[in-house]
Amino acid sequence: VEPQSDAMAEPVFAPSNIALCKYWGKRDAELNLPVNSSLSISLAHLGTKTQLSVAEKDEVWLNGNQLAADDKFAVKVIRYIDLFRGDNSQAVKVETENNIPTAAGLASSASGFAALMLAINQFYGLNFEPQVLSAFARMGSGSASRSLYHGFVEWQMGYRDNGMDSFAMPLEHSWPDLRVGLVKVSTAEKAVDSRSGMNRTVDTAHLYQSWPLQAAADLEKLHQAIANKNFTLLGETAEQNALSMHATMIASWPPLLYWQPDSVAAMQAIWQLRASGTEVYFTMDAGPNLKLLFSAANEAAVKQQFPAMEVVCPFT
Ligand code: 2P0
Repeated sequence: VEPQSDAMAEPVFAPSNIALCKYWGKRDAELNLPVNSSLSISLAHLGTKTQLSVAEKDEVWLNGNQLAADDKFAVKVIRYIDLFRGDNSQAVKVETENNIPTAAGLASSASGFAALMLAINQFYGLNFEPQVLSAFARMGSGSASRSLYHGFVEWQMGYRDNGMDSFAMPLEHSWPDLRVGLVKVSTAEKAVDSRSGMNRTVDTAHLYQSWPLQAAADLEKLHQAIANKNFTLLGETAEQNALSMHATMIASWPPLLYWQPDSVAAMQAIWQLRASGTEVYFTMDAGPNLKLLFSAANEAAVKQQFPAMEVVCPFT
């Protein structure tokens, strides 16, 4: 396909997201087809802005800097664009900017591939349906399927081999009082990326056999919690789901422990806060940082314990 004449229009934006029921494990590594469905909350204005334009030769710019042609990220981006334009089409300049505070230690692949898919859709005038956009974003990075939407989002695992029924959909519920706190423990690049971590867990951890059951049960509870605005059920389910995922990681060989001593200290501080009456829960991904869940009414109390925490309002 060729670029549209008005293709340089506006940069597109996709939010980052945090899973409350995690995606961990693939049944197809080429297509990023998950073993289980997952459910996330998008981080409003935190995410990735991307724009494509016509160029002499392919260029990838990240946060204002041009990347070397053989840079790992640049290669992945261009390969992804090749899926849609074929090999002999017009060269493009890709400009992408993350406003996710690096201090929060959040991954940007979810919002990155969602924004790239939206930019491609606009630039080449593809007019894909939302479900197709989500399924293609998933092929860039699994969690990107969920970053096409704001608010609560569910990625249905799907059952077909071609993956076209494995896409995310927004849930129609809003929860204006809900807050997500980003607590940084370390921003050092992780030793084992999610892709290899998942594969290692699936291949070596017998404990992983229980994960699809845990995820299915948690997904049910989250639906109930969201429909009834039951914060306790939401928080308890998200925290247990994250710890269950980490249990399968730890039970892999070689072991995968994404936690730092400060991660454990933060968990204990959260349990202490809960014991003293402040309702706050945490979730964690493939890294040492914590994401906290609490209500607006408890923001001050949580901030007192975690003064450097960045607070996101997903629904305002
Ligand atoms: C999630 N994570 O649901 C889970 C929880 C990390 C832990 O999705 O291999 O970058 O590109 O499909 O999406 C991070 O994995 O992995 C992730 P790929 P992705 O948010």
